[in-house]
Amino acid sequence: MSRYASTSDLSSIAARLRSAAHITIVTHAKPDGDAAGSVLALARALRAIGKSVDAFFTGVVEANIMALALPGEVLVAPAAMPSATTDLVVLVDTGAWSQVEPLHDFLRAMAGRVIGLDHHARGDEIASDRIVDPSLASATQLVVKLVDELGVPLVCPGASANFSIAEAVFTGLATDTGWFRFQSADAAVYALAARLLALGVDKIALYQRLEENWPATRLGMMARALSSLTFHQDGRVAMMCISLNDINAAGASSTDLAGFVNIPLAIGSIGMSIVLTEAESNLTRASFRSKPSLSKLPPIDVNAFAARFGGGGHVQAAGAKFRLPLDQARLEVERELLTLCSAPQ
Ligand SMILES: [Mn+2]
Repeated sequence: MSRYASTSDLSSIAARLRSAAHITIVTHAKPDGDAAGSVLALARALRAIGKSVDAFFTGVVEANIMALALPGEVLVAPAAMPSATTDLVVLVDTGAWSQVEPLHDFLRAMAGRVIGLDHHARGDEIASDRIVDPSLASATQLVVKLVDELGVPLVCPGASANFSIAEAVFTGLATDTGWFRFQSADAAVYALAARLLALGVDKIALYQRLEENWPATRLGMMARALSSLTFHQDGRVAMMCISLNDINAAGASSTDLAGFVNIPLAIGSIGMSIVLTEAESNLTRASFRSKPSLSKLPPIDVNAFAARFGGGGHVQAAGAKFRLPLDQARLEVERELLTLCSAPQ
C-alpha cells in the first residue's frame, strides 16, 4: 500500500468541480450513515450549482440508509452502473480498492479524473486528486468544508432542513461518532453539530429513522448472535460468530446485523468487541470495536488489530475480510487475540 495522504486542497478540488458539467459520486460498498451522508450532501450541493450529478450507493443497502435519499436521488450499483463518459468522479469515505469492488472497471477507466475525499488512515492510489484527513471523525466533515468552499448554503433559504445538505452532513457526523459518544467526537464535531441543529436539523426524527426503525426479525437475529457470545482475554474481549444458517433460521438478512458489534461494549469489563459473519462459504467478514476502559486507559487500537488481517478503519471501529470459512477465521482471530494480551490495557 502506497503512502495515503492528501495530494490536493479544497480550492483546487472546488475549481475542478466548478469546471465539470457532469459529475458522478460514489462511495464504499454497503454504505453506512457517513458514506450515504457524504454522497447525498455532495450531490445536493453540486446539483444546487447546476451540475448534472449521478450519485451511487454500492452493494447491499439497508432500508434505513436508502430512506435518507429522496426517490431517484441515488442509484444502486451494480444494478445500475456509472458511465465513464462522466467528466469527474468523486469517491467519498474510502480510498481502498477492496471497498469498491463493483466499481473497479469504472474507476480504472476514470484514472486521472477521480477526486477522493476520505478520513481513513489507509487507502490506495484510486484518486489522483485527494484530501485525506484521518483527524476528522466523519467524511461529512470534509464534505461540508468543500460545500462551504463552493459557497452553497447547507439549507436553502426558506426551505425545510429535511433532506437538505445539513441533514446529510449531520447523519454522517452522528453515525460515525456513535451518536457523539466515541473519542473521535471532539470539539469540532460538536461545533459542526451545533451549526447543523441551528439550521433546523431534526436529530430526534433522524435517530428514529436510522436506529429505531428495524423489522422484528432483527431481534430474533440478535438473540441468535448473543447465544454465540464468548469472552476472551480475562473477559476484556467479546466475540460473536454469525453463520448463514443463523441468518436464514431467523428469517433475517445481513442488513439486520448492523450495529450488533456494539452490544457487548455495554459490559463494563469489555474493551473490545468482535463480530464474525459468514458472508459466503469461504468469505467471513469481521467487525471490530473498542472503547476506553473505565480506568482511563486508551481504547485498544482496532485499526491496528484489523490490519493484522489486511483490514483497517479507525482506532475504535474497523473491519476485515477473511477468504476463509467462519470457523477458520475465528481460529485466526483467537490466535491474534493471544498476543493482544501482552499489550497494556
Ligand atoms: Mn466514515
